[in-house]
Amino acid sequence: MEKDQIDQFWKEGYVVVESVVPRELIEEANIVLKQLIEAACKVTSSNSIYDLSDQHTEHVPSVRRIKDPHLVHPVYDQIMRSEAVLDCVRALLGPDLRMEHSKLNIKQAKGGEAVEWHQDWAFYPHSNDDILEVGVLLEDCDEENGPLLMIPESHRGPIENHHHPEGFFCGAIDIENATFDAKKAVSLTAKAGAITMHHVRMVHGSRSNQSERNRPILLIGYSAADAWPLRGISTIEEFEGRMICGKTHLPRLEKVPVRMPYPPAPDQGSIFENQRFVAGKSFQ
Ligand SMILES: O=C(O)CCC(=O)C(=O)O
Repeated sequence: MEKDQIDQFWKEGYVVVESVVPRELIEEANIVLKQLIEAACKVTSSNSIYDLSDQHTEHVPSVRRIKDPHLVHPVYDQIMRSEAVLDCVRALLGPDLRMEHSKLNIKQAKGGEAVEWHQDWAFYPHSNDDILEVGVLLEDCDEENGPLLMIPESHRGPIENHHHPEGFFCGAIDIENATFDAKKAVSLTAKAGAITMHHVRMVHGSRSNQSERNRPILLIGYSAADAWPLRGISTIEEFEGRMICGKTHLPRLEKVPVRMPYPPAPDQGSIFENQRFVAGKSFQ
């Protein structure tokens, strides 16, 4: 990564880096994704691999997300651990990295759903905020197929309210009560093989996809190894098993704004399920 890209990330909260993941890996990732979507016709409701949309039928599979793709097929694990991607992440977070999660959002052609404005930090606050999300573009992404939208510099602003007026977490910001200006949104468009990177406190979202093309993005959360989740860990073995490179650390505590994502949404699940309950939708 160039110095001006590093500077842009810390100033604006996001950056796009072109031509990071080699074409052969992207092609393989797309072949596997096609097979996974075809196989979804045997599945009738969301499970540990598939997040299905309400329109899903056995004849017309409608998959919103592949959950934990790095566990579903080695090609996604390979991308997650590739030196090309890790070099970019290390340039921003340092040498010691843990994987926070992976997911593959498809935003399918002709109706892939919008994602309401939110900050990832609201879902998983940590002891410090040296955490970012990489989006690997598996297909070209332009204004037509629902690119990620970022509110520049919002990572240095407040943590917005992601709770419903009735008090439960809904993982989305009611635009009527937001402190940012949605008109300032910037679209992250680029060719397949590029990566987007955004800070864990960035306000972001995306429109629905009305185009003829899917918009698959492999999203991988990486954290500095000294950022420990405030929601706790399941076991120390699982936690340390998510180390990607470098060495583990004790938690580093920073003065960061936190509101815990509790009580959970009535339909607690993926972001799509959580966000059903937002009081004011931004993207219709
Ligand atoms: O897929 C998208 O457009 C946005 C995804 C996102 O922000 C998320 O899953 O947290």
